[in-house]
Amino acid sequence: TGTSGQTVVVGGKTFNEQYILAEMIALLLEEEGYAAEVKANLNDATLFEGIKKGQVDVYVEYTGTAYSQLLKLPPMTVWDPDEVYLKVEEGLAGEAITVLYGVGFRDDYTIAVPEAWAAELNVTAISDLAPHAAAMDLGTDYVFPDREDGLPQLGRVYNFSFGRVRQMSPTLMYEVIKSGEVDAITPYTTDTRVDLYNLRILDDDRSAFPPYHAIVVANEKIAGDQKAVEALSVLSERIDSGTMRSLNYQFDVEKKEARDIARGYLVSEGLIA
Ligand code: PBE
Repeated sequence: TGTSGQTVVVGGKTFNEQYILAEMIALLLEEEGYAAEVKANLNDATLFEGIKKGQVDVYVEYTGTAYSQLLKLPPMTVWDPDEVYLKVEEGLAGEAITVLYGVGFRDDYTIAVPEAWAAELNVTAISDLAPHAAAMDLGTDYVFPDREDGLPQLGRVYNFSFGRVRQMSPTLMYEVIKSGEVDAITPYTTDTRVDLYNLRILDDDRSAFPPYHAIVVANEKIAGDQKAVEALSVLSERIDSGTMRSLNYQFDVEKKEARDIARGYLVSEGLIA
C-alpha cells in the first residue's frame, strides 16, 4: 500500500505542538500502511518552499502565518478570522497547496510580562506598555522581530518600540524572563508555561495580531490521495485549545517524547490501535 510506495514527508516547525502534531499525522498515515517520515525543526520559509517543491508533503501551518508570511498579504485593519481563513485557502490553492481542514485550535502570539511587575504598575493591556517599553528588553522566538505580522505590526499599531530585542528559542524565552534578563516575552497561546512562570498575558487591545488557526496543509500528492485524506480527516476540528495545551504540557513540563504524546492521544481517542 502507500502512495506508489513513496515515503510521505511530514514537516514541522521548531516547537512543542509542531512536533506532536507531525507525529500524529505520521502515525495516522502509518496506520493505513503508508511509510511516513517526520522532518521537524524546519523554519517557515523552508516548509513553504519544501511543500511547493515536493520535499514536504503535509504539515501544520497557521492561518495568520500563511496570510502574512507565505502569501505576503497586507494586515487587515480589523482582523476577521473567517476572512483570513478564506484568503489563505484561496492563496495557497494558487500555489497548488490544499488546506485540508482546521485542527480546531488557535495558537496566537501574545506579549507577556511578570505578574508581579504588571500588578504593581497596573499593566493589563499592550497599550499600557507605551510609557515603559523604551526601557524594556523583549525576548522573542527566532522569527517574531523579522516577520511583518510580528514586531513591525506591533510597532505600527501601538506606536512604541522596545529598548532591546533578543531572539531565541521559544523555550529559552521563559528562562530569560524568569532570571530577569528580559522584561517581556512573546509566548504562544497554547503554551502552558505562562502560568508556570507567573507571567501575565497582556490584552492585545488594538488587535494588532492576526488570528492563527492551526490548519493542515498538503501538496497534490497527498490532497489527491483519497485514502490519505481520509486517514488524516479524523483530526479535523478535533483538537481544541485546551487539549492542545495539555498535550504541550506533556512535552514542555513532563518532558515526554512527542511521538509518545501523539500515540497516547490517538490511542485514547480510539483512532489507532
Ligand atoms: N505560532 C504563533 C505561529 C505564529 C504565531 C507560533 C503559532 C507560527 O509558528 O507560525
